[in-house]
Amino acid sequence: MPNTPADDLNINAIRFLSVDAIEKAKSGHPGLPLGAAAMAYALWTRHLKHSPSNPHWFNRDRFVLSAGHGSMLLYALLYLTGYGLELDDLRAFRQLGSRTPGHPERDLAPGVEVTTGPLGQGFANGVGMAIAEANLAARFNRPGHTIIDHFTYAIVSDGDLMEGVTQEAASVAGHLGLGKLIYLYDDNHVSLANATDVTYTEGIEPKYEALGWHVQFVGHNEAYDVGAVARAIEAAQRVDDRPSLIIVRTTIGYGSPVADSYKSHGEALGKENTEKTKEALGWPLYPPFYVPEESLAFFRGAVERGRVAENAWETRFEHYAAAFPAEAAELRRMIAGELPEGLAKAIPTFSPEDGEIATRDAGGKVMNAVAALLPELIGGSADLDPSTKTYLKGLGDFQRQTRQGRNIHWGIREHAMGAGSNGLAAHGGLLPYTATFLTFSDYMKPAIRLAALSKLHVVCVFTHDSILLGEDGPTHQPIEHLAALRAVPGLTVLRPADANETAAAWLHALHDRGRPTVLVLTRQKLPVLAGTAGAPIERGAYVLAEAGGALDLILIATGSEVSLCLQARALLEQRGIGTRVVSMPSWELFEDQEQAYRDEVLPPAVGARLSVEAAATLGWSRWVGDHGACVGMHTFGESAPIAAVAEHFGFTPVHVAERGAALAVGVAKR
Ligand SMILES: Cc1ncc(C[n+]2csc(CCOP(=O)(O)OP(=O)(O)O)c2C)c(N)n1
Ligand SMILES: [Mg+2]
Repeated sequence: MPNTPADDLNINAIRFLSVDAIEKAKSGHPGLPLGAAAMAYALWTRHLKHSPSNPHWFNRDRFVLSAGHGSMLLYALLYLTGYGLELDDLRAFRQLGSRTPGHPERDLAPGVEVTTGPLGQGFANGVGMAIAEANLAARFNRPGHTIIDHFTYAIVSDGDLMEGVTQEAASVAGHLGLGKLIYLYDDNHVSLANATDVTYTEGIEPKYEALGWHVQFVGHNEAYDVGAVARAIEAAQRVDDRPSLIIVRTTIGYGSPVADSYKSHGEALGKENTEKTKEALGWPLYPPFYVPEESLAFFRGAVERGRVAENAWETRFEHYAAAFPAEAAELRRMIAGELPEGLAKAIPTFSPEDGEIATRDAGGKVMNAVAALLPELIGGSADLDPSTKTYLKGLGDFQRQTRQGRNIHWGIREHAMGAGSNGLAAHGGLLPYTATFLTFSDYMKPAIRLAALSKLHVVCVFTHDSILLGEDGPTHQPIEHLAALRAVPGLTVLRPADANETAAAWLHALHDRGRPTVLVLTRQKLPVLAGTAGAPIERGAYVLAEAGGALDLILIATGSEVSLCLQARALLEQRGIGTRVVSMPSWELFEDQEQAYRDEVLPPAVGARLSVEAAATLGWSRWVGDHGACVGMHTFGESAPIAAVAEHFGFTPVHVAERGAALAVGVAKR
């Protein structure tokens, strides 16, 4: 059945709110909203289960606009369906301080589930959301009590499908058979600079089928037929053992003089073409931001329907809570993101007598000590858990047949692990962790950046954290990675010095809900240091060993170089150089301290400060000051046994002591 006139009117309301907002901003991407409004309309009005008056309703369907450049499509839908985004917000599109920035940002406008714009990330976020749904459903639903039950939808574009992160995420989703994942592909054969015949000619249907997806094709003639798209979504919903891709053969810039051309992708149509488009689609030229009353009334029906659905769910939840009070209380707590009591007590304390232990091993012990108390903790590595020590023992694997498992096997897919874990965190109810080698943080960096930008609670474990991993050599030896991660705003990087600092770092990461935390751990064994148990790790830096007499020199170190500095200190003290060792597991946490505390740890009067970190020295000048110096890395590493690597690059007590002594003498002479 063709569209009703009302359908066409409503679709045009979405289109022209988008066009007018982009026109007013003189900036934006009209091509996608014009081309994809009809399929979005089919999804949002025929299928999407949501409650605009409560965008956080837990059992809502999740919707991701992966092609974030089409943000006005989403903003128009959020306004029309009554999320509390107002016309004035649309008028302020892309302006300073507005709720409608160029690309959708999580939690800025109500109803924006994830921050999208870097193509491919949203695709992979949705996979994480679908994992979250499947996991929570398996663990908390009971016969006759279906509490967790929703779809994850996305609109994805050519650019999304071309990106590398998408290949990984699509492969994971297919392997896991995520049946409640349904993606609408805006197959318009055009991207930013060209038609896609110059870039993208693979067979998408066979490719996704081979990846284990259920694929449907809605051709040119039906792409704007709401019923046809809605039927395809229905068919996708019925396929519960595979994710679904619905390829909709749309026209970018539909109805405009620049339709079917990259010229409609990324700039405002301009006055003349806006008018021509309105004429072509039968829309009044004035006023801008016009929405017919009957359209608005129709869309706003979502508010009441959403309330009804939400109330029905609340009632179901009450019945569930009556039958399964413990499960219900646990789930409520997890949804609220509140940590259970007693975590700190569960975390082990280590003592020097325990012998040497790598911080990766300490991390694994801590995770396993808290995992039983912390049902929200879920995650995995990129095929490295024997090395990263991050497997949650006895808690099962998340697989097709075992959805309750809490170990996710991402395979060798770091990009999908990063972005998928962001999706898990954005879904809510779960606290995801990731794990791989620090050098491969580069493969996760786009997702880490987005986690920080969107304040997602994800814990990223990175082991094999320096050249001191030894034989694997320069490809595996991180150099610039710490500097790069520390440069990300809103990210906490913690490089603990021993097992006790590792335990405290984990505890901090679990409690710091409003941001991602990176834990940087060693492959090699380290001594457990006197003075780290109960040390103020959360302050970012502290005095671990005080100078014997007058304070001549401060050694500032992180991670494995802290114990090295303690050995260097002994040599320096023998030479009469009073040496303090500061352990500085986190720059960011130290920056957050009041000046008085920072001055206590690094007294301004003491200019002789030597940083010791087996990594690029970029940024250390901030802490060592004008008269200080750095022992660090200025080249790539070398493949050799650890002792040889340490010797070669100067990470030995003798070398550090020499550098420290020279610095103390030089500064004293000034
Ligand atoms: C990772 C990434 N690379 C590049 C861009 C810049 N960019 C934005 S949209 C786009 C291409 C869009 O093509 P398509 O996804 O087909 O969207 P359409 O033009 O059909 O709206 C590009 C290259 C981006 N946003 N993210
Ligand atoms: Mg395109």
